[in-house]
Amino acid sequence: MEYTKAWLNYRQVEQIRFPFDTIYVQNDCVVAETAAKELCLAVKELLKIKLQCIANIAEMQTALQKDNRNALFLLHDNAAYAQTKVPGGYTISLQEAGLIICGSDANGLLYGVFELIRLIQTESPLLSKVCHGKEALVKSPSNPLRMLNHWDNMDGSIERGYSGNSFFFAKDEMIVNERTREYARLLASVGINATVINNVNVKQAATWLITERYFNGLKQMAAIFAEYGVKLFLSLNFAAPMELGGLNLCDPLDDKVRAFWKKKMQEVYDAIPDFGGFLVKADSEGRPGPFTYGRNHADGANMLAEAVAPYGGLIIWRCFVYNCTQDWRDYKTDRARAGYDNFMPLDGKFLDNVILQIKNGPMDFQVREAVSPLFSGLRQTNQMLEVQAAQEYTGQQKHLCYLVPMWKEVLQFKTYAGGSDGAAADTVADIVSGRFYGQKHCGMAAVANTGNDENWTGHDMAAANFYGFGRLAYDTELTSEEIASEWIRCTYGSDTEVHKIMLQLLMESWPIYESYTSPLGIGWMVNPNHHYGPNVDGYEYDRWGTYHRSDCKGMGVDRTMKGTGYTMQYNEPNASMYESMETCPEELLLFFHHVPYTWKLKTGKTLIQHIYDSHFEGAMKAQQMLEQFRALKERLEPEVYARIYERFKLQSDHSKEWRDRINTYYYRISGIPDEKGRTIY
Ligand code: GCV
Repeated sequence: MEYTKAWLNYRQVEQIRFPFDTIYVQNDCVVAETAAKELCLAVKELLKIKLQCIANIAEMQTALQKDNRNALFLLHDNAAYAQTKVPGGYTISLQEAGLIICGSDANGLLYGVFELIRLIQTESPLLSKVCHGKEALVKSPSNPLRMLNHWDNMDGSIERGYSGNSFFFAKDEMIVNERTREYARLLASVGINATVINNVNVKQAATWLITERYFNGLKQMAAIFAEYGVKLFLSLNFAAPMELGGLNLCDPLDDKVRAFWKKKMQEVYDAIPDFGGFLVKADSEGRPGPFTYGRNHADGANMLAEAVAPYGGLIIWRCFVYNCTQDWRDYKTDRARAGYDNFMPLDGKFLDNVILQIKNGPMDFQVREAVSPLFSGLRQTNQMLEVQAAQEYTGQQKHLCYLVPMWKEVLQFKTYAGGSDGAAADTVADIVSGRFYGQKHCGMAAVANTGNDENWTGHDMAAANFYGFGRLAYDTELTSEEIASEWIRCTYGSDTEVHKIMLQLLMESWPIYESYTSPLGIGWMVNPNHHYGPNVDGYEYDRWGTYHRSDCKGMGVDRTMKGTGYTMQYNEPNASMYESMETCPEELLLFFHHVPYTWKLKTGKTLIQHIYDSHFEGAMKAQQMLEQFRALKERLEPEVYARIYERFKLQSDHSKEWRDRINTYYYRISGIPDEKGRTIY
């Protein structure tokens, strides 16, 4: 299948003065070789300059002593030129000998090269400053682990995949080909350094990934990823001792089970020595786990962690553990509480090579949720933030929803873990980067939004979420606009009109999607199972713990002390802020409170009027997005224009379905008419 180069689509750039003709590379490892290859390729395609590449270390040493401004040096682990020691960091500076890109390690060098390429692609004014020695660029990644989680199944399907089938698996076999390399390039170009290729729901053939049957394929794939500094991880089946090992239990404290895992890990690491480790979903949505044996999650995670420790492996253990067989009549059990209730008592009990992976919200990747209180609570446990680039609840890559602004809000959320006076730097970003508690194993993961569609992400513009996740995980200080703007320039070139319109579309897309689907933090009004499209009561009388509790007087879930008590899982002053309807941020009002339809919001509007207005305005804006996009007809390649246009058209039509279903439901249940007399059915 054909595929695009996404943001590595190098178009010729006219206006750049690039004074270098030779590169010297410290090619003592495969990643440094990749860095040189990538730079030569980019410069050839972007600037039509053929660089002479000298890969001889002795010659490089000599050249470094000369005054030769036309040379470019690619170095790593060299204290003389690196101004950062953080793994994955780089320094780009002009010296007598020429321009030096020096990585604190080989990955850092590769990221420095991709930074230089990006400066050329975006025709950044910074490029000339750096090339002429007016400025040095020094960058260190904010997060040690910057990871993708693919939910790809061995039959080629992708759970919550909206971009075609898997490019890792088909018919229970692995796929390793040129696209594997192209994928690794995309990852490295935005600083992603780890990937889990299979679904966290590990079933059937996927259980066998840790056996001889797949070692060859995994080895080949790991080798390609290694060229780009990306570590291969797998999801594993906690019940493998039973399904593969013939045991009749998978109790983490059982000696036979522990022996099974030790032997298994030895086999895996013998076959793939630089294998990263495992991601585990246990006791969650029907997956096996330690609860069956009366054990806890620390018992489960530590058993695996011990088995991978001799090889430097990591166990990434998911906190998405809740009761999915709840009775909807039960107003006390609250899915939002579950992560904290299950994992807080275990704080400090996990081994050092275990990381708890926590979804951004306590429910499940809704359009807007409160930030998981686990980030505020856990103090002695490695933590990682999990976001979802796959747009399961945010339009499934049919609707445009640029998610970087949401992720930034999560990262900037102040946990008050360092005290209620707010003096400490204790945002989620501070915690998952390891800055706050000094943790080494931590970072960010995104559920990937890719597939084997030609454009990788179904909606061409959903690639901004893929790109954006990597850039943000590498540098959490970048703004959403900066990231969007880079992505547009790299993907579509320098046309200022394209840039202006696409930037506006991206930046407005999350609030617009929210307004016609799920304002004020209510969430969950989707069709069961596939989660696309409106269905107000789709989950209301079901077992999943996902309710809106609407009645004839009001709507929203009471999570205050009088309700489920969830607000108390936060540190002060957050707990009190959420507890009161007056101080609760309005965008989360219905997440925390059951609110009367007649309640006055800060705008002076009643809740019910806000619901009507939000859905009418949202649908109108979705229509306007389509019209705005039309202006780009002559400016984009016809097939690109046609693909994106078709999505905006669908979004515009479908937003009306959302508007009418939800407004009708609330008009009928409340009996309160729209003040503006618009059509509600
Ligand atoms: C991979 C949600 C999704 C599931 C997903 C699960 C998870 O419930 O709907 O498809 O399973 O989250 O994150 O494990």
